[in-house]
Amino acid sequence: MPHQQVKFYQAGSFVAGNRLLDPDQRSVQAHMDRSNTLTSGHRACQGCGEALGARYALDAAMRATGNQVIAANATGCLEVFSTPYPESSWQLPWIHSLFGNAPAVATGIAAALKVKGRTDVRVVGQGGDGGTVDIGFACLSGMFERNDDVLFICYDNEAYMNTGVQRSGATPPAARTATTKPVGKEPGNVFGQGKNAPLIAMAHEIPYVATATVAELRDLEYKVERAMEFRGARYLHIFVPCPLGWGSASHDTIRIARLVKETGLFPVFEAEHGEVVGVSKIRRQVPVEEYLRPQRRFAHLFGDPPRTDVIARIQERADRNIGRFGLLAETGEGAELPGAV
Ligand SMILES: Cc1ncc(C[n+]2csc(CCOP(=O)(O)OP(=O)(O)O)c2C)c(N)n1
Ligand code: SF4
Ligand SMILES: [Mg+2]
Repeated sequence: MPHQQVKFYQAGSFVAGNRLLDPDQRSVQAHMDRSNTLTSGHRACQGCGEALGARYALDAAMRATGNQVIAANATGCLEVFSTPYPESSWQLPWIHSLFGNAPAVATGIAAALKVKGRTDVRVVGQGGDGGTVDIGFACLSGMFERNDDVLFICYDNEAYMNTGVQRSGATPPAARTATTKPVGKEPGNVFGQGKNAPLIAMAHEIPYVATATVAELRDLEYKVERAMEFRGARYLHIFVPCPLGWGSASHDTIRIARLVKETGLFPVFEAEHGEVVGVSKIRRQVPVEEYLRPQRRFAHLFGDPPRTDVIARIQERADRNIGRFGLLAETGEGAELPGAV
């Protein structure tokens, strides 16, 4: 679906832009008939990026498919806060898998639908970064290499939040978690470990891979809708701040998600069949310090004396992404969102 670019967002929201767009180009959430797949009453913390991302992603998937979606959900915060048995906030067919097998359960559902000839019903698998990047990774890679007809969504809050903020393979260097204490010469999570799930997904050359953040919700909706245009395996990796685990203010969730992109630390892009086809440009690169400071998980970098050496290493990572993905806007005119018309 063509993606209307809105250039004049003042506070980072697209609310004003929505009003000025044709009705059929407004965001899914702007529609009265949105499906509210993750409805009110769930128990996520205030400012939870995962709850926001899941609501937008699933509502967009529902709109793209005429409300024909089945979701398989790994164990993790998203499952626990939404579905304390016998209650549930989900308003779609939804199944709770194990922590490590959501991609396999999603594959099974897709296979059953194929046998039944139900090409109209689409499957979404979803989980946190631990469920996706760590324990579920073998199932996910299998789902990719078989090109199973599933969109898998990873909500990346960069640690195992549900069980008390333990490090995952998506935890960034220097971050303090319950298992990476801010002590010693290399405080927090060490450099040189972890994995880049979107790039690994791309290496499988599956039809569609994209990244998004909860700061650019129209872009997130667009990527879900675009993913639904493909058959076969698709992967969407969404950056979702976690106020509890990161020690950030709940009202800063969107700001932090915007800063991670504007620093270059989290490249926002989309790829088809293993090739990058679009990147969300940065108008002005923000120093990583601005992103790190509002989060207590990085507080040990700003003590007395501050760890400027560690901050410089994080800056190097951001700069590398800027060069690698060509993230800086050349004209300075504005960010180019993937698929913009
Ligand atoms: C085999 C197995 N090991 C450990 C657990 C405990 N467990 C449940 S959720 C979770 C962490 C989830 O982390 P993540 O996938 O990142 O989701 P988040 O809670 O951060 O959204 C763990 C360790 C489990 N349910 N099953
Ligand atoms: S701990 Fe983090 S991911 Fe879990 S509900 Fe709270 S804010 Fe969301
Ligand atoms: Mg997590």
